[in-house]
Amino acid sequence: MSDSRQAGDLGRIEQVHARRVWDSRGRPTVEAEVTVATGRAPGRVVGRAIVPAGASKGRREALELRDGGGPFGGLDVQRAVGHVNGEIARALAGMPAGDQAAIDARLIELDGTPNKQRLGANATLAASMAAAQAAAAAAGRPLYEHLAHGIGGPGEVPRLPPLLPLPQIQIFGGGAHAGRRVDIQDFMVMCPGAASFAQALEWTAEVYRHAGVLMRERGAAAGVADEGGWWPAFDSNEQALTALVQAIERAGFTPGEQVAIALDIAASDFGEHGRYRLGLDGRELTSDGLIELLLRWCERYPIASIEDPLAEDDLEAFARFTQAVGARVQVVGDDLLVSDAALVRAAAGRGAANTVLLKPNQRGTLTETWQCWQAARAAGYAGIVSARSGETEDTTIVDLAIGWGVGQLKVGSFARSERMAKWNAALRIEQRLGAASRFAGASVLGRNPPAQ
Ligand code: 2PG
Ligand code: MG
Repeated sequence: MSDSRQAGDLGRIEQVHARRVWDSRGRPTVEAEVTVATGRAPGRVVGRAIVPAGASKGRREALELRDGGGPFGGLDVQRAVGHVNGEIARALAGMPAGDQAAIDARLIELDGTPNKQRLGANATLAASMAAAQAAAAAAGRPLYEHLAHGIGGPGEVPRLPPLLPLPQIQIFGGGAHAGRRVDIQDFMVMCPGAASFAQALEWTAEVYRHAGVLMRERGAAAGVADEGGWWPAFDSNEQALTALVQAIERAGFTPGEQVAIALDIAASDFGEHGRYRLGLDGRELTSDGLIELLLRWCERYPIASIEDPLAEDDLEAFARFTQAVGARVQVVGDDLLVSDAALVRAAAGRGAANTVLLKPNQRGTLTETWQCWQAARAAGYAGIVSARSGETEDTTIVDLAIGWGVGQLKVGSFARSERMAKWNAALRIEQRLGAASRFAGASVLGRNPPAQ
């Protein structure tokens, strides 16, 4: 079956409609619905998607359009909603629902700026994801299955077998997600020893529970940060690492083997121009000072993955850090790479990072996110599909992770339903696949040089 026949077979976009809804921080965000006329029973299907919002954003991310002014702290999205209901709805009407590449190309062309400055990436991504949801509904398939050819269709990309991701799950929040109570943003666990996605969740549930008990024993209130991780009541950044190892042990697991640590340093949030200020530790470090500190942590603690160890403007130091630990620790670029194919190629050329974080709203369309993943694979990088700190019940990214076989998924902690909706969605897919399900396990972790 040719691309065009398959795309045409799914029907045509009849209507695109957006509304303002609310995210997990109680802030406005954009929801879009795409209606497709299928030309056969039941006649019409609707796909829906909601966009998330970050707090610790990379400077080169696509623009999230906010209204400014008085209401909701200037964060309203009526202009972005208006763009979907006006220009975008008109531009997409009549397009073949199955041709995601053409739909996204139209959105990019319509916006006409390098960073979605005109329409807003929140407007374009809502339409892009809702169109994919509608196409999957028209095909009568789950989204991960519909996306199994990536974006481009049969003939361009061989069908990818679905892959259940190794999850990165936050235990303690920090940084911009916890009022800067500690400097490091995410203290997470991964379960390289788990045999299935379901088992990785079971193990994490025990670690999360024990971490909560530990915090109460230390006299800390059992509150949570933005992504559901325990509120970080620690006297130093390193104390959070000690507590995490303790929680893993109390839960009955071998640190490093069964359950390992993953960190998002989010260094752009506390450093630039090669100076880093660790407020909690009362220290200011140079790039090399920070590298030294992180290398020491890698020796002392069972750390398997580190994201944004250096700031987004510190590429050379990022490369030095990757050279030093990249063979045994996954080094992830988030703010550094902002899900951008060209930035991945440039970083790979310098040997900075060995893994890319993929956040569709950093670019504003599914096609550009897919292109970034393709560039990453070509460079020998691993990938992690990631949610944002401001999330909703939308689970589209789970299907991207599984359908595109990315191998890893990071959606925050093991609490709060905007997080659990995603873990639970993946669980359902694992069960539905049954014997056909494959779990990524530890083999997908980024390594530099890449494992052959
Ligand atoms: C990150 C994300 C998710 P934010 O830095 O990786 O944890 O945070 O959405 O605030 O950018
Ligand atoms: Mg990050």
